[in-house]
Amino acid sequence: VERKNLQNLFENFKKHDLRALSRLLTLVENEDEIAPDVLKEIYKNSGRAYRIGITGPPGAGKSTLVNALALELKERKISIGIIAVDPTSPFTGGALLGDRIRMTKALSGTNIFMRSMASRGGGGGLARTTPQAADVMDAFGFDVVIIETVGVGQLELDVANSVDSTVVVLVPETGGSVQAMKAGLIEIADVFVINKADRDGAETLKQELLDAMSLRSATSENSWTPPVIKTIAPAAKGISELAAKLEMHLNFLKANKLLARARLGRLRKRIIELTKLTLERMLWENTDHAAFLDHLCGLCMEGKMDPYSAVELFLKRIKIIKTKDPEV
Ligand SMILES: Nc1nc2c(ncn2[C@@H]2O[C@H](COP(=O)(O)OP(=O)(O)OP(=O)(O)O)[C@@H](O)[C@H]2O)c(=O)[nH]1
Ligand SMILES: [Mg+2]
Repeated sequence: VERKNLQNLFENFKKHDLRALSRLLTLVENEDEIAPDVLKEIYKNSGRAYRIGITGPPGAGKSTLVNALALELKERKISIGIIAVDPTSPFTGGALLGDRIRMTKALSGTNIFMRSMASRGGGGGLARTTPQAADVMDAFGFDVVIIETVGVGQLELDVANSVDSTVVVLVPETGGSVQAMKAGLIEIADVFVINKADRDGAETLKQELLDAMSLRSATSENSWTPPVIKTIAPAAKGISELAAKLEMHLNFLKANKLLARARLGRLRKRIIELTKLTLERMLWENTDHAAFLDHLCGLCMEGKMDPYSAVELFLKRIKIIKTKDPEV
């Protein structure tokens, strides 16, 4: 896509053309040169969607659950965009491809929009551009944007940091709650789902989680205690309860002004992150800067300068933005 075609793409995007949505998502996901133009354009229309993260161990039934939840919300006339983040690891690649096909099949014939993204590097969590992709879906006008990721290690913290509500999906098996605590899932969950409740041990796991939670709420000022819901995703059992609890959580966030506060925090992080990235790019890509950096390094090597003074000189030297400041 060239810049001159972008305007056309935006026109179609505004007319709710799914192909235009797909194209813009691709530009953003690939971190195309014109991705910042896309994100600038769509930003003003974003910030309306309710963002839900669904995370949990591999094979817990997240996709099946997202599927069922999407259909449930659709019944309630709520439009949904889904982002499924797939680990690119060769070990799970095959299973995930099957997963994707299963999901697409289940959703075909509905107007629920689903998009897969590869999580580049790492075994799970978010792709670097997932929050931006969510912005694009948000601006497109979906009421709800769901992000599904495999929760492994620390990576699911990414999810919690970029959505309004986090659903942690566990399955009944021995030590499930202990694992959840170890992985820090107790900290990030707003709603717990025990999926595969058709299997033994669901009630035990539920009790363990409730016990763990009672400890948490005793020390936390946060007055929301994550509910624990048992589901059987393929049979859509427990799904309407899940939808109801999510609605309750959203209302809780709104009533306590937590929604705005969390979004402000995310915005601040995003701006700092982008500033860092921009600076880094300038350092590596601008040959004048690179030459000056080499010069400073030389001085430091010769003992004529220290790295701290070099930073000061360097910051003085680089003209970060050359245009006049806009009024803000
Ligand atoms: N018995 C039972 N099986 C289920 C349930 N939910 C999902 N499954 C099955 O579990 C398998 C994995 O389901 P997925 O929805 O792909 O799980 P996932 O968490 O998305 O998997 P990854 O994305 O690969 O981590 C599938 O074969 C599902 O049919 C359930 O409630 N009960
Ligand atoms: Mg899945």
